[in-house]
Amino acid sequence: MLHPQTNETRECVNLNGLWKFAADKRDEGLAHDWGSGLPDRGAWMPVPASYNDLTQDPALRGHVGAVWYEREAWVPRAWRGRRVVLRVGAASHHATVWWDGRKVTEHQGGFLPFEADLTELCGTEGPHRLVIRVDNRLSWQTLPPGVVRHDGDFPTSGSQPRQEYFHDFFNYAGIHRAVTLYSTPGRHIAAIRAIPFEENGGTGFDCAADVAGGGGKVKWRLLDEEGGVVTGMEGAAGRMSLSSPRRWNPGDPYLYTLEASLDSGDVYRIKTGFRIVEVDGDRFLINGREFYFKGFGKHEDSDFIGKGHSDAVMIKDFALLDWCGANSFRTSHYPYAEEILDHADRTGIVVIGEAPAVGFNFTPQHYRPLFHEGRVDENTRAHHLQTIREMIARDLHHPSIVAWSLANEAATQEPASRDYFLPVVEEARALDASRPVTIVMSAFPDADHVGDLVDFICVNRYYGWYHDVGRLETIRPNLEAELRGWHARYGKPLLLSEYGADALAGLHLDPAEMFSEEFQVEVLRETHAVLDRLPFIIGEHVWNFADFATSQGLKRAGGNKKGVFTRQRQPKLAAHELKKRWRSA
Ligand code: GCB
Repeated sequence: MLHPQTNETRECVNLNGLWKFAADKRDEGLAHDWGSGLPDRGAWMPVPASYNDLTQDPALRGHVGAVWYEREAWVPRAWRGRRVVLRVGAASHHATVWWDGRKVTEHQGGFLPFEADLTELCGTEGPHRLVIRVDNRLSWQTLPPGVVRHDGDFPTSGSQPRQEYFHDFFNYAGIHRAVTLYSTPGRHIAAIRAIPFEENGGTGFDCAADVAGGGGKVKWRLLDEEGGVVTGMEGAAGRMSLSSPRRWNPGDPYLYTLEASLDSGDVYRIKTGFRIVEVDGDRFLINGREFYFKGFGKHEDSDFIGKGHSDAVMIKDFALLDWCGANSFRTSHYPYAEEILDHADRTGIVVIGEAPAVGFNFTPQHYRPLFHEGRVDENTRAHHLQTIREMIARDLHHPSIVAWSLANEAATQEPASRDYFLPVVEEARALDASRPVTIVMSAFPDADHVGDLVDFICVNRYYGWYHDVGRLETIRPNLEAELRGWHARYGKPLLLSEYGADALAGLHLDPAEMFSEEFQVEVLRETHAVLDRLPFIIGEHVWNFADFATSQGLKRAGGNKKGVFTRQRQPKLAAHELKKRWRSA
């Protein structure tokens, strides 16, 4: 799905801002036809943002169910006779959209965009009434999964529904990314794929466009950063040669503009880069050069707006990545806003793109095993596959993305995980043969059932924290033995995709003890001593970039504090430690 763009044939109207808002506390909105208009309760909510932290109402913060947004929209007179589309960047997790009281689309999945074609419904310029219902309930058929429960520990504690989920970040909800109305010509470019190739000395891009609304000849031009045309071709799909391409490299990005135009008038441009990614023996290569991942697992998470996208937060985060010398991050645990990927492309930061398959482990005892009929089963997988299709279609052209992570910490110690993941891995490979795939492991190497399916192994491990609690001296022997175990079993390169410790900013304890800034630094040091010794390690991603919100729990004091930056993006000692290590390398 193409990102909305304004150019000589397309135009956008930005629908961000304040919308009328109602929490559907009695789940009555559908029955009372709120799709035709919300009851007038005078509440307002900004878009994009999570709604949870924006009021003083505890019931809204913990609301389980639907909320409704409404605003007016005008269709410019100049758009008459053109195709008109509504696009929502992301709404968590299930969205239903009404335009002038008519239901126009619905979408499952909180981290990817969806559209509604409104062309037939724009007879007048307006005002049109746009209503979006967003339901945050998670089930075994959603990613991430969850269970809505009505019971509590005691018979009297169960009156309100409670969303149980198995992942470690707060279930923020709302319209999290931009809402845009845009126009295109009737005959238009619906999708573009561009994958760099390098074969028998030839280089260029494999390009393909989907044309909708009737046939039409597609013309392609590739422009360099100065706007000069460097190559081109004709046809809906084909191989566009480009000799001696200027390469997109980590830390040294170069972006071409790929322009597709239809003889009927539509034009669409993407920024893309030429770079080749390979896993070769124990090495991860970008443009034939060994790449070592230095960086973080992150979250889309900040004060007030929760998971809402903010360009300001994004710019600050990239400034901090640069400050400490990080070269990469994983979009743990879901596809991030396209603006973030565009900025990674621009700044030369390397990204592992992750599907929202998280919370596939650590389910309560009464739910075990996880890969089981009625829990994570073929229905979940159908949605997982659909999500991977949407994610790869959206993100294929980003040179910053060098690999796909198809799940985080799945229970791959269960034999049934293999049958579950085989088609998921095959689907990702079929859609994009140009990038390695991985699954992020939490099982131990002897017990795992999927490592042979992927190109490189990612492991999350917390020795000294969750294992051998507080015992820094156990990190070196245990981590080294385990990492060697993975390598012995699969012979594949390995990224330590999570390690770290919670640190309460300002808590200093010497000798270092848990939750102090000193202890967090010691965990990093002990871990790095192991990583520096093992030749098959391709990188280190600390958990986490910044402190982030989680659901309440005995292990979480105001959220997860494993950030090396606070949630307000101030460095803890650990950030200085990483800066020393990564900037000197
Ligand atoms: C993990 C998960 C991550 C958690 C982290 C933790 O292994 O992948 O989502 O936040 O551990 O801090 O427990």
